[in-house]
Amino acid sequence: MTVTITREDAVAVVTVDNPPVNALSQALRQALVDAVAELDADGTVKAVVLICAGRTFIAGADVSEFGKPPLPPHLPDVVASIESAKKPWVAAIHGSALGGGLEVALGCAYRVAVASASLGLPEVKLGIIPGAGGTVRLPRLVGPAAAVDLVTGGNPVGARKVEELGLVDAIIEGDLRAGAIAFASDVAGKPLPQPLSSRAVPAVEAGFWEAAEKAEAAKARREVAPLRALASVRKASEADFSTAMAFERETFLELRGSEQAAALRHVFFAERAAPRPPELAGVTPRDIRSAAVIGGGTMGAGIAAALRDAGLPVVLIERDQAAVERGIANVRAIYDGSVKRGRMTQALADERMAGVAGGDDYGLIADTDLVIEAVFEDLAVKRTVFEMLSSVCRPDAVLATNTSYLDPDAISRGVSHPERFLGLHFFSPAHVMKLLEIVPTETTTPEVLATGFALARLLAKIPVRAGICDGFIGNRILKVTRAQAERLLLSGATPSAVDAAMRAFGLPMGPFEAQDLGGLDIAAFQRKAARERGETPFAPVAERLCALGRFGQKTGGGWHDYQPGDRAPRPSETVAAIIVELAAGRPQRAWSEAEIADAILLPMVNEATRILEERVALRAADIDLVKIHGYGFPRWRGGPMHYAETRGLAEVVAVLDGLVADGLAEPPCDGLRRAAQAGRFSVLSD
Ligand code: 3H9
Repeated sequence: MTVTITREDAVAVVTVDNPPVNALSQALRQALVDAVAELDADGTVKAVVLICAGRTFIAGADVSEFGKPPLPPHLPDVVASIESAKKPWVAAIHGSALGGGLEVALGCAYRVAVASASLGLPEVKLGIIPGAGGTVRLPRLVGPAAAVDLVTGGNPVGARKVEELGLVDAIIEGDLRAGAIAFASDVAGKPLPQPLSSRAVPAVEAGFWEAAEKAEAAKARREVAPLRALASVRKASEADFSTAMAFERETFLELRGSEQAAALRHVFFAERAAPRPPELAGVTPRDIRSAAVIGGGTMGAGIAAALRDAGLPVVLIERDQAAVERGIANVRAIYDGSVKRGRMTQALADERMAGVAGGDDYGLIADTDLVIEAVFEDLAVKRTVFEMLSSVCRPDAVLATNTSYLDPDAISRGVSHPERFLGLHFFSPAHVMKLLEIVPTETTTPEVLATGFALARLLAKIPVRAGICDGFIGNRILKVTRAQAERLLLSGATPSAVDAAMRAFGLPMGPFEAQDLGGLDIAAFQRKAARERGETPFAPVAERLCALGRFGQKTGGGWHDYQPGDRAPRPSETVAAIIVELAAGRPQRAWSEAEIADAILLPMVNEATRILEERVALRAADIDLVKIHGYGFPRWRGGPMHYAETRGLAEVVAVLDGLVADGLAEPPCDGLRRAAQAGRFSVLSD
């Protein structure tokens, strides 16, 4: 870490250089306090520019220090010392001024930024609230309403937008350093502006806080930080500065040590580690500048949109002209939807569509860098596609299958240059869902695997490497979720109770509502394929529902009943009668919400541990990312593996043993018992 001070006439330039993101480590905090003292004492200095080297302005406190006791100087004191400096400090912002970085900028007398910069207080995303005056100074500068949005939402906002709020004093066109020095020379002779700490918070309308609290409580569900952040902004507008600062700090320190914050930090680091797996360090991916998708159904169209959104030109191949037109229409429908929801301008949607070419002639993709197959889940159909691709594509073109439950090794048999083949498992809708399971075959080379990871980065997706097995990581665990949910029904729980318990745990939907939404037919189809392979999938109730044509919302009923035009699930007498019939002779018991959640989640953890043992997943954190980004597992729980570790693996085993004794779960696997002894999953992947 370095902080250097240079002088341009009467302006001192303080440059922070603390790669990668100029996080506020203890050494940097100390250096900033020292810089204030030095420059205050220097009579030749009339103004100060605070600027950062590298990719960004200060991106916040150093999150890796959060597990440890805070060391002085504490950030609130650093900000206070900048705010009380005798010369005006001008924060010169590029990249991101986030969290503690924005708080430092709020301590400065002025803020200038390049137009591409973004500013924000993302602390709630880490399960905490700002801890150095963010909730107290921001409402004094931009008013309580804008402060509430910034603090409770946690999303960074572009410089132009925050300039309108008054958070940025000027946008610098051209060179930031030169522009900021010019700005600083300009203000050097003027009286110092009133520090934010001594300004008043603008008044709000009657009922403002109550309405904000209600809205936030509805949104946050069981996440703690957003409501606590709101309370802190409210305190700032109702109490004096120092009382509000003490309130903010106390809340910050309390939340910093909370389970939710630990879980969100775990996800933060897991997400950042995911694109760069250590086993691919030093491997150079192939260049991907053009892409093609084979198959224009829902999945293919979504993948095409994801590729277009990343700036790649896309060719969509279908088997005949009519299918090409349907495929293109599917992509257009995605962009029309974005325009309708105000997420995209018509001009941008047109530009995205202009980059999609369609055709039924494979010759169109003779020179394409990457081809993703997304046709019907049938081995013979897929093999025919890859036969065509083998003959027309460049030998170094990367060929990928988006299969979700066929064996990529089997699909790849016969592909020419099989080292360039891999599975890329997108989740529907593919242009929205962040997860990408990357599945190497026996023949995939590290270079091609690395290309899968590079593609994920380009598409802004979270990549997770998955080995080949039925369902890869995510769907294999999902099968256990569903089997457990059915076991519960046969032992006394109702579909509504199971759904309610899982929502109470933090999932957006229960397992039965989710199946009703997606359709029961897909899983039925997969079970049929499994039976053909000689397996015996457990889904007695689902089989009966499918036999009755109860495929979910689209048929007016599945696990629940639905009224036309209404997505609200209602208990179904038909389903209840089937359950009674199938449960005959089995022991029945009462289930609490917590017991239901355990009976579903802990067997999922057991299966996930097997997945780790078999090296289908390389790290427990990867499994957490799969469930969070592909299946709605609550982020603030940290994912199933983090949840299990927090709960205590010995307890997890004990609860599972109890379920096994009642015939309600598979026994804990050896890996889980070993991990329980060590208290962590990493013993299985070390
Ligand atoms: C806070 O400030 C609390 C205060 O209110 C209270 C204080 C009292 N700390 O994302 P990238 C690492 S809370 C430590 O790939 P990009 C990251 O792990 C904080 N490390 O880069 C990675 O390491 P590695 C509020 C951090 O260019 C490397 O930097 N701030 C931190 O795509 C590159 O990261 C935030 O929540 C950190 N704060 O995006 C900001 N941030 O190379 C979080 C990053 O070893 N950060 N690292 O794998 C971001 O949003 C992005 O990193 C940013 C750059 C947009 C800045």
